[in-house]
Amino acid sequence: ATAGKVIKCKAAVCWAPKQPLSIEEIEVAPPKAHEVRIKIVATGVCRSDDHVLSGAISNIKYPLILGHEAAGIVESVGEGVTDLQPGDKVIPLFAPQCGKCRSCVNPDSNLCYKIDIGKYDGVLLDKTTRFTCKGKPVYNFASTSTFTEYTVVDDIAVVKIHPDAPLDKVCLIGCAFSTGYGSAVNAAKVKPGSTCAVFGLGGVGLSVIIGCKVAGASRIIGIDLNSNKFPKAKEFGATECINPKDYDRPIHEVLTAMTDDGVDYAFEVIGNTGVMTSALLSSHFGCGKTVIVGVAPANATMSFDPLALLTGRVLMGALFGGWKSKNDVPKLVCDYINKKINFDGLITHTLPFEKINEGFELLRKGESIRTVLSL
Ligand code: PAD
Ligand code: ZN
Ligand code: ZN
Repeated sequence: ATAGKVIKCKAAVCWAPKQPLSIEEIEVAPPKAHEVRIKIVATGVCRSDDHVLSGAISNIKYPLILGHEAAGIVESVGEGVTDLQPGDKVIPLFAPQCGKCRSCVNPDSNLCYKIDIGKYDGVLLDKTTRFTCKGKPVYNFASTSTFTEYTVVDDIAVVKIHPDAPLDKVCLIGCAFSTGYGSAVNAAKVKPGSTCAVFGLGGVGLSVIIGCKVAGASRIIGIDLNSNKFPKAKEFGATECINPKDYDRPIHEVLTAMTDDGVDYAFEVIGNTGVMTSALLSSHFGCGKTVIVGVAPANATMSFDPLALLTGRVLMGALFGGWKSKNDVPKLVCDYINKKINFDGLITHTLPFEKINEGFELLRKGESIRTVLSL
């Protein structure tokens, strides 16, 4: 009944950084060719959204609709969309997969040229957006924009999932879980019996721990400034947890002393360039591998003695856990349904969509891992 028509609905609009999101009535235009309009059912609150609200991601256009970790149901599709139809359960993909660009055809890369993260153009592939509010165009975020009852995305940025999938849980496959888990199993390729260090025990860091455990790591050391994060980290598989505040020497010295000269794998899951260097120096000089997962503020730089790499360490990064989103997200959903993977414990809070600002407060205060908003 709504197909082909403009939908008026509620959305959390970000008019400017450093202020609460504002719940507004917006208009969502119908999908054009190769676009899909989705009714969002559940969406998680991720630190990457908060990086925009805090101003850390500053090269972005306002007003915009944030949110990128979600699950929903297709409302209607534009011309030429062949792999989706109304009623399908879907997950929007902040890391799209066009299937044609140099990265998409390379089996070792998942960074499709059509990704908006980093560029932050805030528009669909046709260079416009389907959102308006109070007569003004509203920009997209990360090809997805899920803090709204309805969104429109390009068909390369959404994938159909199993009809039995519980949307209030698998929304985390849209970001936190897949990013962390894949950073361990795809990007680092953690080996059985190895020692891992995970810096930052939020939703993404805990998902790295899940991946390290599944990969058979024998020691998993969690590091966080907030010791309240430790019990949950241990539930997910951390064998020990340390707080840098409890030591008067650099944390990489503590870790190298604990681990016979350094860990096999280190993960930075905070977005702090100083911690990225600590992670690198915590890894073994001859064979350590460090994966950057956290998103650093705009224009931040890392500096370290290149001897750290010359001796044999490897430094790399991974977006969305290295997964090729269209191919791999439906498989991860099936693994969840078949109980091969579980991440329910990441969801510490559920709130109605209208309480979205409370969800961000819980994250900032360090009280939540993931808050899932229901629409
Ligand atoms: P979060 O805020 O829930 O977790 C971060 C954790 O780090 C918190 O528990 C903090 O207490 C802790 N912390 C902060 N500073 C320090 C420090 N100096 N030393 C030790 N611990 C510290 O965030 P999240 O898990 O939602 O996201 C983590 C990062 O990952 C963030 O930068 C986010 O933008 C990024 C991210 N990256 C991708 C990707 O594709 N690479 C996807 C999703 C999120
Ligand atoms: Zn995210
Ligand atoms: Zn591509």
